[in-house]
Amino acid sequence: MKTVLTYGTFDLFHLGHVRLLRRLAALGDELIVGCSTDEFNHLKNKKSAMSFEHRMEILEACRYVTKVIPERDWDQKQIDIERENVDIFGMGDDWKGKFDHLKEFCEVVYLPRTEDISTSLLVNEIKSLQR
Ligand code: C2G
Repeated sequence: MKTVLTYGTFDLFHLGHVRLLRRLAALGDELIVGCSTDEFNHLKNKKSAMSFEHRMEILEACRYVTKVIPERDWDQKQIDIERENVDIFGMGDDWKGKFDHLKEFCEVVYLPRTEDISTSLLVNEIKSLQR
């Protein structure tokens, strides 16, 4: 049983998120997603349109996701990797190199981001629809 782990805010769940989760899920038998809590988003200086509970529920409904856990701080990854017996930790490549220290505990992969889509782009597009 090969377990894959990733983290993120996943606000306004979109194609970039789906394509990342699909590719990560294909690397193993189960995919665990750490969903950033609203408090951790604040630490990341990131606002999200959707609450933690809302973002969690959407992730849990995604066919590629086995389990969703809360992401509360920067330092929980090693603990999560050990508790969940994670084999592969993966993120989009905007994070390339940032989590290489976790190579001590599991394989670390960075996958190409999906171009031309992001939560902030979506927000701007929605705003322009309202003009
Ligand atoms: N992503 C992607 N393509 C996009 C947009 C996002 O592949 N067009 C990926 C990101 O690289 C990330 C994941 O989707 O791996 C979630 O993106 P965010 O919700 O923006 O997460 P982020 O704020 O980067 O938080 O501890 C890690 C952090 O919690 C990551």
